[in-house]
Amino acid sequence: MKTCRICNSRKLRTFLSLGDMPLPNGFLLEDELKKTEAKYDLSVSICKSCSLVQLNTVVPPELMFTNYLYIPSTSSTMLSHFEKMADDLIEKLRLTHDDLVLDIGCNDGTFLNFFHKRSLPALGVDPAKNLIPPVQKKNINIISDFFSKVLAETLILQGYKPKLITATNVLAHIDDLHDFCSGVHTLLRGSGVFVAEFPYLVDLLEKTQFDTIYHEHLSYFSLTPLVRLFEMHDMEIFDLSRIPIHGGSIRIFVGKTGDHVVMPSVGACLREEENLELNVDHIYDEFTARVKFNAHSLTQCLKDLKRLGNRIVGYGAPAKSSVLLNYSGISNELIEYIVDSIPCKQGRYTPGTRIPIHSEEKLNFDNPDYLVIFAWNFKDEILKKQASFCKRGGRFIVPSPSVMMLP
Ligand code: JHZ
Repeated sequence: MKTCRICNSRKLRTFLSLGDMPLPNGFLLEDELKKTEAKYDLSVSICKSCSLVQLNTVVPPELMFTNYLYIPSTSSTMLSHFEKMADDLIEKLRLTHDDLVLDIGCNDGTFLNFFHKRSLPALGVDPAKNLIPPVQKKNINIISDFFSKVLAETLILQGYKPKLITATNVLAHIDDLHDFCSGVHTLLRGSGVFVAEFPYLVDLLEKTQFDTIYHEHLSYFSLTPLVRLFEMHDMEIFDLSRIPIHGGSIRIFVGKTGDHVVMPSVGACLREEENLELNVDHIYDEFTARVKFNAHSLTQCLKDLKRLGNRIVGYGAPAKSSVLLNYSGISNELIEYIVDSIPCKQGRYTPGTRIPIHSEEKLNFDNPDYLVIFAWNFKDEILKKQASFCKRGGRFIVPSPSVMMLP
């Protein structure tokens, strides 16, 4: 990327380079272990003109999203988050049984299913071929494709006119944001609303969540550049809320310009970002220093524990863990194996570091000394689920926002 994907400026300043890394969800099958994995640059810049933070290198999306191993539906936190979100949106936007809900990046249809179960028409769009059957099994229609302006026009010709378009954890994955926004504008019916949720840059910086920086996430959004983006497409952000999911996210409500009353939450958030001086260099340089310190602390902590004869296992193999493990140089020598609740990750190995992944049930008959919670955004759910591990004397290591041991 030589220019900013929102404002096209060339004034980009790289502030963090995590090196060349394998794709974060590129979990390997046993027979792929002999293969050399492709690695791609993982470094980030800030646009000095509009403050968008973006990756310097864009990996072709087909390599990451046509066979997608991540599904959120094995987490009870995610299930209740999506159910509440669906109920909140139905109430806030006064959706009726005639109002079509379109979910872009619908994954296995978990979120849409909450609308479907409440008798609202639902349609999903997702490029992952492996996720078609689970969506269809829920009796929800799915278009197996990347969302684009061209797809929006095709959907209109097919008679689709959604009242609500949603995209949870999708916007950060989009390279051509202008084409995407233009597609949303084309497709929105009347006073229809686009609702997007994504990890918030302010949380990322304040909590040093550097492991959420990976090839799938092309942009790291604050509100300021997004306001500009939607303005360029005759749309405006008219409301927002900060939410705790995924370590701190933001939910924005977008409509065609002038169609909705703009709530004070928008101005308040913009003012807060201005006060935080999100375009000033030292914020990013200090973040980079903390990243180096945290990665080093984790490796040192695991090495020390290992030297004392402890057995260490990982909990959760999120995409984040791939970044943390590769950047910190943590491999099978320190972490024996990782347990993960997503069936299609089990039996595979972590990209680059090749740590085997098993089901969580393995912990019913194995008793390591330490569990490193790589899925730190689900810490509370995991601590609750593994209360018996603590009772047996086990301890947890939480790597974010800084290395911490529990209890
Ligand atoms: P989780 C995903 O990132 C992918 P990841 C995506 N790119 C995105 O934008 C972000 O979310 C926001 C496991 N687990 O959600 C399941 C257990 O094993 O943090 C998952 O593999 N037991 C779309 O991949 C992983 O942890 C449990 O009890 O970084 C969590 O992955 C729980 C709760 C989870 O996302």
